[in-house]
Amino acid sequence: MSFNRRRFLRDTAAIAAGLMASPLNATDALILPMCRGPRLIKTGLNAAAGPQRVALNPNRLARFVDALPIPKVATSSDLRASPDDARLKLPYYRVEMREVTSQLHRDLAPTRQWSYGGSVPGPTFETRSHQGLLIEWVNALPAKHFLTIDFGLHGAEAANPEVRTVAHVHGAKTPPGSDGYPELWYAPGQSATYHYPNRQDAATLWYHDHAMGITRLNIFAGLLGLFIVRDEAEDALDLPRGEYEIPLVLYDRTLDRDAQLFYPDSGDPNAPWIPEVYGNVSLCNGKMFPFLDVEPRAYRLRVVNAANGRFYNLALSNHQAFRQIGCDLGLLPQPVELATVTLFPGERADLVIDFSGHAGEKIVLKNQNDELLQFRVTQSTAKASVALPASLRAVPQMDESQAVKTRVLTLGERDDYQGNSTTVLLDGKRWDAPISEKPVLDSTEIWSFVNITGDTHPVHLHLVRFQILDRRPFDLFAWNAKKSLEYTGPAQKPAPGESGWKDTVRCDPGEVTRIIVRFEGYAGRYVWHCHLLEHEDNEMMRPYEIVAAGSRAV
Ligand SMILES: [Cu+2]
Repeated sequence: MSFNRRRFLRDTAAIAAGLMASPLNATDALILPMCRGPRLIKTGLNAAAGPQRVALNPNRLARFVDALPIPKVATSSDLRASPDDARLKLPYYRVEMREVTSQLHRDLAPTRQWSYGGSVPGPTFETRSHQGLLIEWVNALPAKHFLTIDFGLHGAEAANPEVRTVAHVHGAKTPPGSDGYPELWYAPGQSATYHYPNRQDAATLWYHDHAMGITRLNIFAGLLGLFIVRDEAEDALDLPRGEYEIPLVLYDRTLDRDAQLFYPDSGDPNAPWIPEVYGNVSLCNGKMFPFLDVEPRAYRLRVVNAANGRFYNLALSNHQAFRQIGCDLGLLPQPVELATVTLFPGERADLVIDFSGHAGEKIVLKNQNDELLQFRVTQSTAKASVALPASLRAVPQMDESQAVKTRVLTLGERDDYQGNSTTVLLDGKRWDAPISEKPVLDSTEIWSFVNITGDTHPVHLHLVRFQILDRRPFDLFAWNAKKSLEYTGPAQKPAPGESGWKDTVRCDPGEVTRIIVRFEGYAGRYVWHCHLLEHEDNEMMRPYEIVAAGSRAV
């Protein structure tokens, strides 16, 4: 898999008060990635007002001293009437968003975070296909945000309450009123009860905040958790389950020397937004460098990339291959053996790792050179590894001839005179431009994303599942000169690990990425957006509306 140079530089380069340092350099200096141009990224709650905070150097921390936390399972407190049918009673859950402090590492002071239900990640919803549930998302957060808001961003104007939240279950097929539309935020002291009918296949979903203009801050603060849908088709397969099925939520953060969350800003108090944010350490289920005791047998890992901007390129220290069995929205047609697994923000991978034959060994899950999680394989003589089924679940390939419409949509950005990104746009439009994508309910369309930026964008559509058709390089000069798509190479099929149902697709620069989507489930208003959260918050999000059958698509 190739990544463009700029992306690579952004992920690996660092700037520290004029001092260039590798993210793994043993220094306490501020270590943050560079965006284009000479702009110095400052950090802090208010960089302009106070002394510059210094980042904690995670390389000074002892590794593998904390056990990997497994988020607790959410419990229902009541049964309440279904919005679809009052005679039907659904499990009701109440989840409070509230401030907590918790240790991210044994040797660190507790870190202030914002949680769902008291932990980061929040409680895991264990749900079953076609069994609906109700969740009351209660905003019990403080009135003031502890991260720097950019009041110049759309939806984050100073006239609005500072703290606003609205929960979205990523990957859920949810009625529009329960999807967490970004403008339907509410302030502390308020709540919203959402209905999740779960009329979808087994998959690893995740929930997170989606409030207009501050999503990146709310998720960075900790508002995220898992939502797992199970079904009979998956149960019928002999996959590792129970204690052998491990959820793994990955994200990166930077802390200051007081172990408090450290979100960088531009240094301009009037425009603190920066185009992308990378932390200098990754967390696994909310801990730095944890370990997990495993038996010498097969385990299933449900991996979620919940980072603001970082992509993960996962591998095992002993060069053992993963067997990927699922992607965003469920099982793949068959297991795929992979030495590395790449996940962009928002994407998920279901991986099987077979520790049999490795009793007594320590195997580290890595992201490129960075250590994430140590597996300690016990000596126990548990039963032999699970033989994975040769076929997992049929994924009928959608045919282009089914599509009634093809939309060509650019992924673009506006830069300042120094080449710094100031705004990122879908199809050249801002959030509040009139809705221009109105597919008809139960129709199929092809969406063709033309990436005219120098950056990779993971594009996510709410409500629907889709398949990736292909990616193809094109001539950017021809596009800029006459808006004509002139391809410069052959179309590439999606990688085997992407060959299932997806809801987020990696769109590389200089390429046209095509997806095929059936707009099914509900008519109404949803969003599609880049899942780099800094982009999403600065105009790289658009509403779309599914119109009733019989209407004309726009
Ligand atoms: Cu983007």
